Amino acid sequence: MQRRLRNEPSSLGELQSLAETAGYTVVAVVEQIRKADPRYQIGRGKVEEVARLVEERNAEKVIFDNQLKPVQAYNIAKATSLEAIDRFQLILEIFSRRASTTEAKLQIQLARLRYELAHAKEKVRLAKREEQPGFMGLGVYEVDVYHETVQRQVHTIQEKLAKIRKKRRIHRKQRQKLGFSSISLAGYTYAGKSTLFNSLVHESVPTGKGLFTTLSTTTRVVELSGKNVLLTDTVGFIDRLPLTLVEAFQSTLEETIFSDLILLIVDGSENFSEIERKVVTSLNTIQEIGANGIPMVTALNKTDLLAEHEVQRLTDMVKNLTHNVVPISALHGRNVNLLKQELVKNLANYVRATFSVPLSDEALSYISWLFTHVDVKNVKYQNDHAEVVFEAMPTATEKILGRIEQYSGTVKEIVEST
Ligand SMILES: Nc1nc2c(ncn2[C@@H]2O[C@H](COP(=O)(O)OP(=O)(O)OP(=O)(O)O)[C@@H](O)[C@H]2O)c(=O)[nH]1
Ligand SMILES: [Mg+2]
Repeated sequence: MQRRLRNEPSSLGELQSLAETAGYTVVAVVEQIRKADPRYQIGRGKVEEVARLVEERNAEKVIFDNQLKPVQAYNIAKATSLEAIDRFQLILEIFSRRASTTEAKLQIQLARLRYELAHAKEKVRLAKREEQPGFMGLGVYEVDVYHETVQRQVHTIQEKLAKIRKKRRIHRKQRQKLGFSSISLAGYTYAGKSTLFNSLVHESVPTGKGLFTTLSTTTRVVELSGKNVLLTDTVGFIDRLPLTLVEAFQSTLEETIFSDLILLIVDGSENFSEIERKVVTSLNTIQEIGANGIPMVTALNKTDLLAEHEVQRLTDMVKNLTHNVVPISALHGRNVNLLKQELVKNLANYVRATFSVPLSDEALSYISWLFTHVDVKNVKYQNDHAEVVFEAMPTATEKILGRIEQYSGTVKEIVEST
C-alpha cells in the first residue's frame, strides 16, 4: 500500500520486492494519490476498501510504504483486524531474519529498540484503550515503566556492541600497520556487490536471495597488479533508510569510512531513472556515514543484460553522476580486469622509502619487526649504520619514518613506487 502525491514516484515495485524478501506473498497492491490523512495515512474510504480486500484475499498483514505513526497503525489495525506495518518495520523484519553474526543481530535489536523507544509511550497509551494486532500485551504496562524498560535494554546492547567494535578497531589498526591498502564495496542492495566480491577474491559469500543478502562484512586479500589489497564486502544501501538503522550499522559501515578507496557498484540493468535514484541514494549514504572524500571507482554492473550500444550510452550517462565508470558483468567476469586496472590507478600509490639508522639494539629489533610487517626491499649494514629500503602505503611509511627518527635515523629518499 502506498499513498503518494501526484508528483511523487511510485515505490510499490521496491516495496513488493522487500515484502517477498521478507517471506510474504503479495495478494494485493493498492495505491492512493492524496495528501496524508492524520488518522489512517490513507483516506477513510480507502481504509474500507483495504478492509474488504483483506477479507476477500485472506491477507495476513497490511504493509505501508509510507511511515506509519502509532495512532495510524492502531486505527488501521482496528479497521482491518490485521497488524499494519511500514517500510521501515518491513526492512527490520528482513534484517532480523537474515542476521547471522552476533554483531548484526545486536545491531538490528538496537535499531528495533530505538524505533520502539520513539513510539513506546504512544503505543502503550493506545493499547490501554483496546488492544489491536501489533499492540498486544502492551496494555498492562505503565507508560513510563515501559519506556524505561526499553531504554535499559538499549544500554545493555550498546555496551555489548562497544566491545565488538573495539575488537574490530584493533584489527583494522593491525592491518593498517601492515601497510595494506583497503577497498570497500558500496552500493544499493541487489546491485551485485557480493557477486563482484566473489569474482575478485575467488570466494563464495552468499548472493542474490532477494534484497539485503549481506548484513555483515567480509574482508579478504586480493591481488591487484602484484599488490595485495584488502577488499571488503558489506551491507547494501536503500532509499529512505531512517538514521536509526544507519546508526545501528555504524560499525559495519566503518569499514567503508576507513578504506582507501570505495568501489561503488551500480545495477545497470534497470531504466535510467531507477539507476539515477540508486546512485544518488548511494552517494548520499556515503556522505551521511562520513565517507565522502575517499577516491571512488564505479562499476556499472549487469551489462550482460544490455545490448552493446546501450552499454556505451549508459556508461556516458552514469559518468555524469559519479566517477571513473567501468562497465562490467560481475556474473560473467566481463571487464573485471579493466576494473582492476582502474582500481590500481586510483588507489593511493605505495611509496618506496630509504632510511639510514645507527645500529642499536632497539633499531635492530625494529628492523626485524619491519621485515614481518612491510615489504622490505633491501638492507645494507655499514660499520655502525644500517640502510633500509622498504615499500608501504603513505600513511604507514610516515609512521615508520617517524619511529626511525626516534632512533636517530635519517630519511634518505621517498619516491612513489612503480
Ligand atoms: N545478469 C547479471 N546478474 C548479476 C550480475 N551481478 C550480480 N547479479 C545478480 O544480482 C543479484 C544480486 O547480487 P548480489 O551480489 O547478491 O548483490 P548485493 O549487492 O551483494 O546485494 P545485497 O547483499 O543484498 O546488498 C543476484 O541474483 C546476482 O546473481 C551480473 O553481472 N549480471
Ligand atoms: Mg551482498
